Amino acid sequence: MITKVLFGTVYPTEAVVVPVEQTRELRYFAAEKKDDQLVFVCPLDADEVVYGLGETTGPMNKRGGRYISFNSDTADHSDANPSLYASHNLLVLEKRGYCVFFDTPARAVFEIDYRGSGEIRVSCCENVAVYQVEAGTAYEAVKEFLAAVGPAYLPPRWAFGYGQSRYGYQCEQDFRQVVDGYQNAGIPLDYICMDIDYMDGYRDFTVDASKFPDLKGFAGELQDRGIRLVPIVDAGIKVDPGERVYEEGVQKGYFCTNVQGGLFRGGVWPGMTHFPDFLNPAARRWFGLQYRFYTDMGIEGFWNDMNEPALFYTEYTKGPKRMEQILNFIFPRLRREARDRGAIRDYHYIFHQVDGKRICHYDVHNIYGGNMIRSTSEGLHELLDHRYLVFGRSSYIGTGRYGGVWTGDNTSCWEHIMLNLRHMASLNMCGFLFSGADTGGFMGNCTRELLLRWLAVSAFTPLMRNHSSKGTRAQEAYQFGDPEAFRSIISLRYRLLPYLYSEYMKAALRSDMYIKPLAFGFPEDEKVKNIEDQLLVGESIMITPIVTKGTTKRRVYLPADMIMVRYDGKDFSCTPAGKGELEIEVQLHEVVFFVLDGKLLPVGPAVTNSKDVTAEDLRLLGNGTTYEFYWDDGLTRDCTQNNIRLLRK
Ligand code: MIG
Repeated sequence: MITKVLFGTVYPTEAVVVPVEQTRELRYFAAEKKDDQLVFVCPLDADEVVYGLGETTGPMNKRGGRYISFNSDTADHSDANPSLYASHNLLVLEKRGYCVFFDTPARAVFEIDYRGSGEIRVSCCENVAVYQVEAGTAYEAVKEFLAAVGPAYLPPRWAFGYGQSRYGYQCEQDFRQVVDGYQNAGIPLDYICMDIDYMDGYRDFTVDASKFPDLKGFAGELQDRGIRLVPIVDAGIKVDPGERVYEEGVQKGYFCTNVQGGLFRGGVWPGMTHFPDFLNPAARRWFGLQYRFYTDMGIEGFWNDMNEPALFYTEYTKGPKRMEQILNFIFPRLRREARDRGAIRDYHYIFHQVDGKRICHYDVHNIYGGNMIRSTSEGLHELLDHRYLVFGRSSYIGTGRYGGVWTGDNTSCWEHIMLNLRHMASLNMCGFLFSGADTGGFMGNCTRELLLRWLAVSAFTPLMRNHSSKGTRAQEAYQFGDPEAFRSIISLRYRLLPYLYSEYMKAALRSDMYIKPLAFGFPEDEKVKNIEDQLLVGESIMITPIVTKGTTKRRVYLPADMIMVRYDGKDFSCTPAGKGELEIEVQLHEVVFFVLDGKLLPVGPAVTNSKDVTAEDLRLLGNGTTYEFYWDDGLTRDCTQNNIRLLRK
């Protein structure tokens, strides 16, 4: 059962969407007041595993770490960094079948047996709603939590195809080259992302006509070849007198304000920008409807960036020291936070208007980005009569109802394949089903081996997108010589697509997770609780990817009898595997995974585009007898369990 305990005046973050009974008692945590903060303390047993926190650094089992919920634009994804782009304040105490969500839009610090203290310590502001669920198992508790958070976002089927992206693609010719590169190599592709260079001076809702003289025509030309364009939209609107979106936002009072009551100005890509007040429902709707600019051109997929919001500089941090001293005097809290990094000080100088009240951005910082994704999604919902693709960078629990997330600026390194796996499990616990990492790594130079192994992981994540930064080695799958191995791994994705899509849709409709840690499937097995390099994908598959360099072998733990499936680019071969430990060998062009005992896995024929994936010609791997198969036209909003039918072996 889910209950809540309220402390202080709680800000309505809208993370939880069902009525929840209020109680006075926290099940396992004691609350103490310390200065103007509340500290929640829970002693842990020596062997207890703590999952949760969604998109954070560090292992899936959070024990030993310190994490700060404070949405940050940061490319340091090492364990040394306590904050990434999102705040997902959920902890799962696995053994107790208990999960707890600290619902506050303000900064919060999570110490999980930090430095061996033997306890969880959560410090946050005095205004917080604490939601708790207790059930038979951790998995049951999380499912009940997901039901309270509301149904997950439903992307169109083409969004489950493979996408290519790169910061640096400039003009039509660059995009044509990518399509040619993939199609000549016979490697499947569904969409290409447009990064900020498509815009006119980095202004949202504009196109640089010298690079794209007829974007509508160009989008149509690519769509005839089966490829969709997915442009980026950033949070800030350029301060640009005379420009329509800017003028409208100013005139209607839809931008955030500053200390003096004027409009806040922050330096981002376009130069000085105003930040739309995404906490104001009218501003949210106004921004969302601007997407008509793209939908009129037949464009129906978007990614939202810089929505922490990212801030390069401000007049305060750049301007005279005296201004900063005055502001520090007005806001004594700044002195305490002075140790914090980067833009944090600036966030004290931004204000929102919520229900007629002026609210300091710092106090609600963590829900800003998610409300941009919500604005985008609700706008597209109004503009279109079918499903669309939206994913963004900064989010809060609840954002998973509106769109997906990608995990930001990772690096082309082996550790970040592991981080990708951990994120998938943790994000799913927090209701972010449609998620994925920059496959191959954003920063740094990717190698052939790294990209192949990474693709073999992304082949199972809902968002499968290869993205890299300007100035790094070309990372498209056809840029590494002999394309055969890439064709093999990416075609596996398309052969699994009927299953992956079906599992995603069922999970979303049933408030379930799409990717789970092994402990959620095998709660009785102590050995699986700290396994982070194997995951359950849907009800039938366990993945066991190779995540280290220079090897074709790894050890795998099977908590139960399973069937080993090897895909070599041509066919699937199935071998029964007993439970226990096993060494597998996987060549670079292969993927090895397992089908659970008593389950079925539908696989389709090899195709090069999601529009050719059908419910016909499915083969059923595995030793189960029936499979619940969800299928629809891939675009309809009429997604219900009526679309499920039983496949029998
Ligand atoms: O300041 O738009 O995470 O994916 O390519 C960097 C350029 C801005 C950060 C995103 C990245 C994107 C890049 N953006």
